[in-house]
Formats: sequence, structure tokens, C-alpha cells
Amino acid sequence: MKVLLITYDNESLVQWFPQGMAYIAGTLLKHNYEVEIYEQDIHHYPESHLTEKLNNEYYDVVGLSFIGGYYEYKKALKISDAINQSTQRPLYIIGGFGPSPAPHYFLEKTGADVIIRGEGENTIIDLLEHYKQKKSFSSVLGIAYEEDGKMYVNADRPLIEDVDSIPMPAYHLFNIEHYRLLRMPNCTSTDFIMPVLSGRGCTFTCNFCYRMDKGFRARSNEAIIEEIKYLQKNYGITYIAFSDELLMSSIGRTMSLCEDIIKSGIKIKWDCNGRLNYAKPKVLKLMKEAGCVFINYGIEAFDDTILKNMDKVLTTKQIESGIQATLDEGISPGFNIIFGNIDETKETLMQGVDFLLKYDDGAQLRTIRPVTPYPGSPLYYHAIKEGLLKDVADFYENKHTNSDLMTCNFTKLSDEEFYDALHEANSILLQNYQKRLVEKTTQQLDNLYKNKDASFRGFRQT
Ligand code: B12
Ligand code: SF4
Repeated sequence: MKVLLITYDNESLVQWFPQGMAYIAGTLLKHNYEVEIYEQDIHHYPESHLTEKLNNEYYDVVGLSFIGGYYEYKKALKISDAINQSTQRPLYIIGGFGPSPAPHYFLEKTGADVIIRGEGENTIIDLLEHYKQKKSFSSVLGIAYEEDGKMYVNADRPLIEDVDSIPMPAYHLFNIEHYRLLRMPNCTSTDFIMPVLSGRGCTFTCNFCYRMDKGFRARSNEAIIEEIKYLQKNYGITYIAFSDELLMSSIGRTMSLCEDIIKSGIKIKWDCNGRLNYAKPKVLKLMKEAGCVFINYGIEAFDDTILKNMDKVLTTKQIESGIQATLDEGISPGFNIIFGNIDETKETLMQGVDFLLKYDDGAQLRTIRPVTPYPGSPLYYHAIKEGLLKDVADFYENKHTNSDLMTCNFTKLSDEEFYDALHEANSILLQNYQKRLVEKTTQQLDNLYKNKDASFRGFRQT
């Protein structure tokens, strides 16, 4: 059976490696399916190119993955049109954070035959076995599908308990020379970067976040280190971007992974997402020793009431001491702040700005975006209850038009006051970033001419 997996064009110079699709491809190959990747992301093909390809070459199955952003939604509809118009239309399957929480809506909107809801490896194999044998999909767990004009949403599939048993992403099917050009904070021009997952899931329930699968399942240290070695050996990777939410799922786990990376003797730079309640000096020291150069923290707001409203399970005290400890250890912290959660005011926004300015080390351009109540998240259901949103269609078609514009107003401000506050906050942050850039280049200039710095390689934009 021949399967075509589409990696959609995000109109970026360098695309994020499509990890979900690579995992699905790895599992399909293990079960002897023939897999091809349609790299729209790298080649920027127009959708008509896909229709032509499907008209000219036969595939049994075509798969698309997308998350719930405003751009991804529109792109998924265009790609679906291209597939549906093809003369030899294969079985069309979609998956990911976008379609999973709203199966009825997405079956109808995209015309897909099946939605894989949640973790996809076991589901796709079960589904394709049923398809091969021309059996009904009614007993396939973890899917929604359409049959004889009716839609069905089957029960959830239990999660894969032993995440180490999941086959490695099928890296060899992808153009890693392109993906490794991804740039992350504190990398050099010669670093080659790839994302790796250290585990799956998250145990927290922040109100703006939609989680497809419950709980957290860590990969073993051995499996993670083996994958890093594989990427170093085969693709010259020098920097790993741990892309899951909870590498720092506990002090014990973080320290044990770092100890094993150090013991293994591998020399690799890496970054990860972090939890500030675990950002303690002894943990950070070991992280640095193991190669960590950047930790991306979800701060979200610098006000205890707002943090409580969003169920962040974090206090401003923890945030401040965690960031200070990270800086003290010489690791760059990433500060993610969003604006507009329940009951926010201009004052709470400005507290976030002051905090950013106080601790910014110039590693990244930081701006503040409005919170988005993605379908499936607790904030989405709050918006429905409060009459701020009607349904999924209202979210995608009317309200969520851009990630930098407000989807719903959960604050005590009028819409105009909301945008005025964001305008003021972001202009302060942008000016601060520009100021730091000027300072940095002026320092280079001084060093070049005053100290005759022979290592200088020219003024560069990046
Ligand atoms: C890495 C990451 C990114 C990367 C790459 C995104 C990408 N396009 O892949 C970057 C930094 C670019 C990014 C950006 C954004 N992200 Co992001 N990101 C993540 C993160 C941390 C990990 C994603 C990941 O790789 N997961 C691991 C893989 C293995 O899982 P997966 O892709 O879901 O695939 C599995 C299943 O879903 C299923 N599956 C999926 N698709 C398909 C298709 C088929 C055919 C089959 C069979 C199965 C299948 O099988 C796979 C294996 O089990 C998640 C949170 C998280 N911890 O998962 C957020 C997350 C996906 N991002 C999110 C958002 C909102 C965004 C942005 C829209 C934010 C913004 N406002 O700009 C942007 C969009 C940019 C873009 N164009 O993609 C949300 C999505 C919410 C939603 N309802 O969709 C998430 C869930 C975070 C959150 N909880 O709020 N993101
Ligand atoms: S925002 Fe991060 S910590 Fe909060 S629930 Fe989502 S993944 Fe977990």
C-alpha cells in the first residue's frame, strides 16, 4: 500500500521539522507500508501541483497533519480542496491538534474520510489494516469517520504506555539538510539544529492550552541519548531543540537525564521548555554542564491573580527566583508572556513588560500576543459559556483571524483599550530590542577599530 504524507507550506525560509509526520512515517515503514513525503513546505508548491501529482501517480492513502492556527486552518482547507479535486483521490486522512478536538466540523469542512484523534501510531496501523480488508471502521479506536453520509466519532484509543517502543522518526525520508538550518537562541552560524521529543504529554491544565492526550510519558534517558547520537552521526547535528513541553517534568528526571548525557560523553548544545518551579540552582548547574544553552519558560503573566485565573500553578515569586537562578547559571531564559486572560488589566500587562525589561538578556526579540482560546482548551469552553464564541466555526471563520489580533475579549478593558495597551507594551519591547542591537553592534564597532579585532567577520543581519 502506498501512502503519501503531506508537509504543508508555512511560508517560512526554514521550516520546523514535521516530527508528528516523521513518527507516523517511521511506524508505517516498520509495518511494511510504502511511504513518500510530499514536501510542499520546502518547495513551496502551489496546491495545483498536488492535484496534478495525485492525478498522475497512484496512492492508496494521503495524510495531512495540522495544528489549530488561523494560517494552518486556511492552508488545510486549500490542501483538502486540492486532494478532493484529484481524479484518483486516495483515502484522505487528517490528524493533529487542529482537527482532533472538533471532528464533526473538520470532517465536513475538509471532506476528509478519517480524522486520527490524538496519538497516531497505533491508530493508523489499525485503520489501514481495516481498510486493506475492506472492513468497516466502526471498531477502530481513536478516529472519527464518515460512512454512507453519516459521521461517527469512535471511542478514544488508550495511549502507548511504553513510549520507547515507538519507532524512531523516519529521518531518512526527509530533507534534513533543509530542516537542520533551523535557528534557535544562542546557536552559532555553523550549528545544525534538529528537534527531539524527550517525552509526550503534560500533566498541567493551563486554561489556554489544548492537550489531545492526558498525562505525561517520559522517554528513557538511553533512548533519548541514542537518538541524539544518531542525529550527530548521520546529519552532523550539533544542537538539539527539545520540543516537548515537559523535559523539566521533575527535579529528579531533569537531573538524571543531564547526568546520563554527561556520562555518555556526547558533546551537544541543547535547549528545552522549562518549568520555573523546578528551576533550582543545582538543577540548572547540571543542565549547563550537559550542554543546555537556553530554556524557554511559559511565564504567561506576571500577576498572581491572573496566573491563578489561568490555572498556571506558578507564582510570581517562583518566576522571579527561577529566572534569576537561570541567569546566574549563565543560561539564557526565554520569556513567553500572553495578554488578555480572564480579568486582565493594563496594569497586569505592564507588570509583564517591566518584568521582561528587568531580566531580558537580549537573546531573543520578545513581544506579547493576545491569548487565543483554541478549540478544546478550557478557555474555549469558558468563551462559549460567556457567549463570547458560538462554536468552532465562529472561532475559525470569524474570530481567530490572526495570532496578533484578539479572538475574544476576556479582560475588563474595551476592545480599543485592549489594543492601545498592547500597542504601548509592544512598542516598549521593540524599542528595547532595537536598543540592545545598537548597543551590541556599537560594541563590535569599538572592538574592531579600537582594539583592531582581527576575528571580526563583518556586520551581519543574523
Ligand atoms: C513544536 C511545536 C511548535 C513548532 C512546530 C509546529 C509544527 N507545525 O509542527 C513551532 C515552534 C513552529 C510552533 C508554532 C506554533 N504552534 Co506549536 N507546538 C509545538 C509543540 C510544543 C510540539 C508539537 C510536536 O511536535 N508534537 C509531537 C508530535 C509527535 O505530535 P503531533 O505532531 O501532534 O503528531 C502526533 C498526533 O497528533 C498524530 N498525528 C498528527 N497528524 C497526523 C496526521 C496523520 C495522517 C496521522 C495518521 C496522524 C497524525 O500522530 C502523531 C504521532 O503520535 C506543541 C505542544 C506539544 N507538546 O505537543 C505545540 C502546539 C502544537 N502549538 C500550538 C500552537 C497554537 C502554535 C501556533 C499556532 C502558535 C501561534 N499562535 O503562532 C504556531 C503555529 C506555527 C505553525 N505554522 O506551525 C498549539 C496547537 C493548539 C491547537 N489547538 O492546535 C500546541 C498544541 C501548544 C498548545 N497546547 O497550545 N509550534
Ligand atoms: S501551557 Fe504548557 S504547562 Fe500548560 S498545560 Fe499546556 S503544555 Fe502543559
